[in-house]
Formats: sequence, structure tokens, C-alpha cells
Amino acid sequence: MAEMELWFTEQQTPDLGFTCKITKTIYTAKTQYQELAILETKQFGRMLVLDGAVQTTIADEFCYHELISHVPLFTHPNPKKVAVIGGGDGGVIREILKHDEVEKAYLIEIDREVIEASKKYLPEISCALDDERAEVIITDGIKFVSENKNMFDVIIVDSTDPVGPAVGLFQDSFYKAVFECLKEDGLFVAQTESPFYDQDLIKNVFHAVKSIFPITRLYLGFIPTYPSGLWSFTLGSKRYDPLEVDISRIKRIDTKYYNPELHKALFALPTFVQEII
Ligand code: AG3
Repeated sequence: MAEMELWFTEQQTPDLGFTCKITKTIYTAKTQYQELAILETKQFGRMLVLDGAVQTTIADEFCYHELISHVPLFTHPNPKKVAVIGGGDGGVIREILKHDEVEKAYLIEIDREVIEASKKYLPEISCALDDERAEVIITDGIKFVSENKNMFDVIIVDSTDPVGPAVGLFQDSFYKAVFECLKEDGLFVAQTESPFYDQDLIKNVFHAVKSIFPITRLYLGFIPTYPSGLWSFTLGSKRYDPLEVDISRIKRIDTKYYNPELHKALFALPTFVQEII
């Protein structure tokens, strides 16, 4: 008898699904905040799923984690204190710690169980969480940024989609608190979903950030397992412009997606994306 096939589908839109064959359900849990699953997929290796949405996979996590980390960290000339809001899998922390000048990287995650499951089942991604320069703080990111002022050089918002626990991370009041939480020359980046499916969100976030930060830029990357593959990131900065970076001074670090030649090219937007903002 043929072996039974198991498939996981993320319903990316009401009318579209993204389906992968799975060989094993490694772990599932209903946490205080969301439903969590770690799946073994054939195509992408292990996959972290939260509330039915693919967060990261072993095969393509580098695309997202490098893009959301190295663009801001190579835009700031001397990032020493960095905070990640969300990002419980630890992938962004791993990338941040590739920068020698970073003294401390804080992971501000609301859901302890995401960190624990990632430490146990996704060691390739979570490996840097035990580094001595990393510090994990389990708390609500919104509360954290509003209670700390003038503290970070760079803040990276690695949230889930704007539903459930992450809704508040896409609101104007949060970006204002991020502004206050940054030092006088600080900058931040947030993941802001797909330019194919989330145009209203991208537009709203861009204009909210623009009304608070002197410099606001949108950049794009390709992440195979996310809706449409094309993904956006919004950067708000008090002083440094990613488009003014002297790319000849970017240090070589070990990356598979990011490189100095891409740094500015990522900000060149297709016409339909220019029209969103
Ligand atoms: N955070 C962004 C995931 C968004 C994916 N959306 C979806 N599949 N519908 C990723 C966390 C990785 N550290």
C-alpha cells in the first residue's frame, strides 16, 4: 500500500493556499498567545508555524533574517545596543551578533514558548540566544518600548502578521514609542508584509513612520515561503540614511543573501510598489 501523504497548508489569502508535504509533526502547543507548530517539511526542512502562518524554515530563513538585520546594522555607523521586538526563534539575534561592534542584543519576546520550542527544535536558528552578548526579556514589546527611553541604537521589529498578539506592533502609537526608545541617532526596521497582498498596511505604516521619523524608506526582499514571496521592510531613522551609506566601508560578514552591492539596490522599488507609498 502506498504510504499516506501529509500536507500542511497556510491559507495565505481567503482564495489562496501554500501547501507543503510534511514528513512529521515535530511539536504542537497552544500557548497563552497563539498556536505553535514545528513541522518537518520535505521541501524546506523544519518549519515554525504560528496561528497557521509560516514564520521561518531552515531552507529560507537566511533571506528574511539577513534582510531585516544587516540593512539597519550597516546603516548605523556604530550599533552597540540593539533590541529585537518579537523574533522568538532567535534568527535576528544570530545575525545581529555577526556584527563585532554590537555589545548587547536584547530579545523582547512576549511568548516564552516560541523561544523554548525554537531552542529545542530549531538550533540552527536559535543558536545565538545563549551567547553572552544576548539577553532575553519575556515581556510585551509595546510595554517595553514605552517604558524605556533613549536606550537603543537600532530596534528591529520581527513580528508576526498584524493579527492576534502582533496587532499593536503596527500602530502609530507603537512607532512613536519606538522613536522615544531609540537614541538621538537611532533607527528601526519593521517587517511589513507583502506588497502584493498588504498594500493598505504598507501604505499606512509608511505614512505613520514618515510622520514621526525624519528619514523613512521601504525595501524589498524575496522570501520563498511567505505570501507572494516578495516581502517588505520599513525603516525609520533619526539621522542615518541607508541610501547614503558608503558601501565600500561595509565589513565582510558571513551571509548568503545580503551583500554590500545589494544594500542600496534593495531600496529600488518596482513601479507598482512605488505607487503604494
Ligand atoms: N516574522 C514574519 C512572518 C510573517 C509571515 N507571514 C505569513 N506567513 N503569513 C517571521 C519571524 C522570523 N523570525
